[in-house]
Amino acid sequence: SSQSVHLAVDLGASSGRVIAAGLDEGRLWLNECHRFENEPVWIQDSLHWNVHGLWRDIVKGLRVAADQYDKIESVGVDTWGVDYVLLDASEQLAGPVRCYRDPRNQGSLESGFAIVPRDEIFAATGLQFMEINSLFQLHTAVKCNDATLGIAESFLMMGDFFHWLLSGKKSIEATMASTSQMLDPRTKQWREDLLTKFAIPTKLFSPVTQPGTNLGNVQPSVVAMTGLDNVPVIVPATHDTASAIVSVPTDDFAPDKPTWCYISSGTWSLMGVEVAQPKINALCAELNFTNEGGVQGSTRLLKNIGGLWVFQQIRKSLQRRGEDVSWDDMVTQAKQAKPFALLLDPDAGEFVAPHDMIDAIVDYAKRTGQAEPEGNGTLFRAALEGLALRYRSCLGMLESLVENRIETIHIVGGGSLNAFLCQMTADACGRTVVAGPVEATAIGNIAVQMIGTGRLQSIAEARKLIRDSFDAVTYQPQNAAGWDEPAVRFDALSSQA
Ligand code: ADP
Ligand code: LRH
Repeated sequence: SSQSVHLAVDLGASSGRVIAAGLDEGRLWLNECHRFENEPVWIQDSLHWNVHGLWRDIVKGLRVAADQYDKIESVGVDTWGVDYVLLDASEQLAGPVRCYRDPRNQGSLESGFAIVPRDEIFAATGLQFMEINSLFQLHTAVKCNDATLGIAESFLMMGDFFHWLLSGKKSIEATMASTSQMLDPRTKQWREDLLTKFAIPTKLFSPVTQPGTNLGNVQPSVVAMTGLDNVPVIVPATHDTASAIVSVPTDDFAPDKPTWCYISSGTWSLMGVEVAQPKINALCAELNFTNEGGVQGSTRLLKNIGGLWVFQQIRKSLQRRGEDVSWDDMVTQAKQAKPFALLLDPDAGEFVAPHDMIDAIVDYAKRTGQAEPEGNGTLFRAALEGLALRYRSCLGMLESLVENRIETIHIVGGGSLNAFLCQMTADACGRTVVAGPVEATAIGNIAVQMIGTGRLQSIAEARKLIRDSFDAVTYQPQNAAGWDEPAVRFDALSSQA
């Protein structure tokens, strides 16, 4: 077709897609060229990403797009956060690409704090503490004498890695780098002092680049494989969550007194607000909220919540047992199950990387003195109710951090399609929920490419375009009081501030 499009490569922790987007009479339209699974692979006792398979699927998607559209304005990649690749002196992968769920990261916070105290790391980086953060993954590599580090010459985060494969240019994009816990959120520079204390080689890191940067055209090897020619690689907000937040369909910019929050709902739920400046204070440290970098200088003050991961992995467990259920089936059975039969903390340690999620839930029920779940519906319902309960406590923390009442919760991403979860979120939180767009991440990726190529001028203009282009669904709270008693029990059970 003669339409002109931008291409978003969007890699979530559970699936990837290549999406073409164009403008038609003031509206943005999307066309999914290719969608594929993304699943980490167990290699003995460790968990790796199949980056070769991902690259093959990206190439396939780009080929489909090149066949379909005459004019491709630009391409950009966003991915999940915190993970990285190391390249050696011959520009080859220095070792396997580890998944943040790799069990070797267990215990890395404690051993890390023995080297640099928690308060000092927080003051330097403003990030919430999670074993998965790149800083702690690299600390683990040092601790294990991982030979990869000895031969590594450069560090790239996942989006940067695919941009390098596309363009031949190495860059480290700012929003992604802000998830590493190695960057100063005020200066946006690497904290070399911190790296040195952890014996992480500082020579691996090059200066960060801003979203919107043009890396030049796709390189000849990509032209040969895909047929894309003369197509610039424009770096979006490569962190998927940063891209997703660009797509929140609001016209309200009040970064000092936010009245809305977002939940970017996929494998993880990232719940937070957009603010003008990082909040690096004692309350933020106590509540373990993070200050990640957003586009155009904003800060994403948010908390990681263990998301739909448990729900996804229950489905995988059932598939392994020969039972195939769709998301719709799961939601319907959840709705029919008895409320609050099992209270499940999405952030409990046993859910991080179990070989079988249903077994892990049964163990969890035993450990927490609850009845063993009866029937699949109870499992499905518990995974969703646990999220709504976690959102409720997180909302209270957010309001205390921003010292304002949050009126509206925007849910974007795959979870916005789960009407039952959206309604429970409205009920548990006692707030209006606005759900959509579902492909927020890819849309935000495209919007920043459009800003980079001058088709859009600002995030405000992008959000207006997104409001005009995609319908959102509103849920009003119905039964807030019914959540009070389970919320008390849940807070007593749950592990995280
Ligand atoms: P990620 O980017 O982390 O891979 P996504 O944003 O793609 O995640 O969201 C995936 C999740 O969206 C799935 O785990 C599933 O729970 C939910 N989802 C996707 N489609 C539907 C649907 N039709 N109904 C209900 N939930 C859905
Ligand atoms: C969501 C996400 C999140 C990170 C996690 C590793 O996809 O990028 O923001 O913390 O993955």
